[in-house]
Amino acid sequence: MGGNLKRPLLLSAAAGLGLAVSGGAWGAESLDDVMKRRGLTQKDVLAAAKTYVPTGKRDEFVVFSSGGQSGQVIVYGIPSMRIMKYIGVFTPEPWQGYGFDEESKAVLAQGRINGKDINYGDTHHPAISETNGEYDGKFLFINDKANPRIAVIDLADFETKQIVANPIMKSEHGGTFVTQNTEYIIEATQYAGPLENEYVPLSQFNEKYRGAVTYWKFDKEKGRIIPEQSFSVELPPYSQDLSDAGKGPSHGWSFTNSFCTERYVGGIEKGRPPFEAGCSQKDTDFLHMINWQKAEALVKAGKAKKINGHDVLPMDVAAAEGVLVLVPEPKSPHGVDVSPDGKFIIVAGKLDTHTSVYSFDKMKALIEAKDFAGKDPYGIPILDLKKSLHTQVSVGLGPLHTQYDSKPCVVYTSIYVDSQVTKWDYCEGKVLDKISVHYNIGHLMAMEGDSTKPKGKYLVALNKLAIDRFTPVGPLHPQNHQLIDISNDKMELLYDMPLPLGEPHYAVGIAASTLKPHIRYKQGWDSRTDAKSPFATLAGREHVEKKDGVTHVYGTLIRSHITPEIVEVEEGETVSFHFTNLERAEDETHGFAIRGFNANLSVEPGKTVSATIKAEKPGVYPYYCTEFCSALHLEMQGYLLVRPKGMQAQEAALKEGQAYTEEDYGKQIKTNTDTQAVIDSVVKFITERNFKDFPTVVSLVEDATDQLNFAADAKKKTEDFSGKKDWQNAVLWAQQWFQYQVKAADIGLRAKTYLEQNGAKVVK
Ligand code: RUQ
Ligand code: CUA
Repeated sequence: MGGNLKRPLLLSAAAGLGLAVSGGAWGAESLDDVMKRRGLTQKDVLAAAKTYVPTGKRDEFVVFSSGGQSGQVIVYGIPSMRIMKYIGVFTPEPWQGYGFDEESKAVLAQGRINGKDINYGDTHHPAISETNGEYDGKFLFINDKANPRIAVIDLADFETKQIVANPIMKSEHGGTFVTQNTEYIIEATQYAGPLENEYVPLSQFNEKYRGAVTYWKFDKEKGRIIPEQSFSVELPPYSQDLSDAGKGPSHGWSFTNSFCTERYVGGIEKGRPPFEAGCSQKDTDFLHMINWQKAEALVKAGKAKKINGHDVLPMDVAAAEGVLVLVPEPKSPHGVDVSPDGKFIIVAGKLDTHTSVYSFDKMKALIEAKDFAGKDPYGIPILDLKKSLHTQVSVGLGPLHTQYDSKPCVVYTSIYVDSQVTKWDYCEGKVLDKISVHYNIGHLMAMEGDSTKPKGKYLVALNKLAIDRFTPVGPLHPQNHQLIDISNDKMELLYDMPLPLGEPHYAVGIAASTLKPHIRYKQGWDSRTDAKSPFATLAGREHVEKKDGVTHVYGTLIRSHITPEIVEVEEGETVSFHFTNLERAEDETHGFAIRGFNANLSVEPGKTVSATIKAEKPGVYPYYCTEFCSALHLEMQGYLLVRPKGMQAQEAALKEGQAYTEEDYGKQIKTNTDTQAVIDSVVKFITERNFKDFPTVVSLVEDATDQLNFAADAKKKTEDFSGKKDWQNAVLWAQQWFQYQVKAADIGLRAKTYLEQNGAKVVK
């Protein structure tokens, strides 16, 4: 009846609003209607169609964007621009328990400087690990400009595994860039400083301040940087900027540009012109070409000196051995980007309108012939600019960074001052197209656009300012990532995405199909060391143990209870909770939060994590699961009781408010029996079909079997108690048995639906 009444009412309301109601499908608007109502043009609708990812479908590419000053990494999809994750890297991130559990605190502690916790980072350049110059989707690296550090993120679980602090740099920028087989991760200084950790007056800038490039050795098997096998090449005190690694014919070399080769030291407060004036006098700065393979051999041959325990190849050795060569580059260069075939290096000058395309072949020939145009004040040979160039192209005012298309010779350069992207041909040296973007583009990023096999299709403009683009949210604005379609001759702007987490400098986009993250951990896994946790606990083996003055709680989590549910300690005890998530079901993460201790865990299926707290004050501290994991999630709770020092320990009196009878037992058993009938019918449906051909279903069946095993355990306990006519415990266990049945049925039904929707066949 309600339906009959509602319909005419709604219809008249729609008519009153001037909405066209097309005949037949009542209430459904046509595309034209929507365009009219929302004021959309044909172009808008086309852009929407190009970015819309329907429910149930996934993005073609995954982007890892620097999270700027947030010290995190932002993960989003292309073309939808939907954000999927923030990865805690240099900064604690409570959702992931990062910096709140002991295992991840140990990762953050690796990034300490002078013994101090540094709980932020200025992340700039993410890089994906490469095999033969192609993205292999295994690891992600990112730098911290402010506190020269590099982090390693494993793309098997999107977790930060390692942070290394640079032993000699006082500032950096040109990281991270990987060599073509991820032999090394490159990190270059920005602002020069003494390589030793000591005070050196600025009057000794020329003599004692230095730049450097560090080559961090990466072990792909272990997924970790090996600091002892890493080394640096000492450089003059020019402000080194971005870097890139050679590929193919230029593999073995790396390229780092610089600004302020004037070596100006500032001093505005002393009446001297500021850095910005003193650092832009010269017409050219230097591109540093470094033969890292040769440097590696020299370091192995003992030619390095130890600074702060780290191997540094001295600049004079590097220059004399042909490891280090300089090439002039026009005014305040910024980006340096090696072509997919490794033959060209494109450099853009912020105060120039040109991009310069260097020919690696030409430069190599000059180096081999020792055809140098001169030497810098430190005796480093300099190549002639003209002789090194392939071409120069006028692309617009303030070119910064260049990305490569899948189409040969086609590149895109971000034009900062003009707020444009210029598409041009670097082989023939001509501009092909220009598109205006919103204010002040910095980096830009094409799909796999810095690998040997760029994928083209989409480009993202990472704009520094959003200004009036989005609904105002106060003086601090988000940044604006703009999606551009580059699959045709003309570039087309598709989408604006506000990115509200620091200033994202650079991003890398990879084909989603290359990523193969885990669904669950091996049982009892320490995800930060990638090894079985010493605190892993099996179902039924939960216990409390005092060791070396610490009360260790070996607990487990599974829908919908925390074991143990009551922990009683004495005032002053240190308590270390270790929780293992016993689930194997996809996405069944449990959390652990407790009042007043700044401890907060995320425990994904299989994971073991720890929270160590000091029970300083007597009192009652409830704890609970923070993820809405099931219908009885709110019941996933417990108490930490801290009794005053010296008070007699006593068992918490466990007395429930409800007493059960034999009749209650009968009712509960009926419910369980009916539920079992449903489960049996679902099991029959699945097993009669070729479910083994569907990995998703196989996994679901494993999960359901898991739950049914727990159900069987609870059933046994139920029957034991009913045999003793202990109706209270019999009913409580029958309810628990029912809980497991419900979970099994839920998983089973998901499997059944999947089989129905994916055309499974009857096999018996
Ligand atoms: S930067 S906007 Cu890569 Cu740090 Cu150029
Ligand atoms: Cu586990 Cu909520």
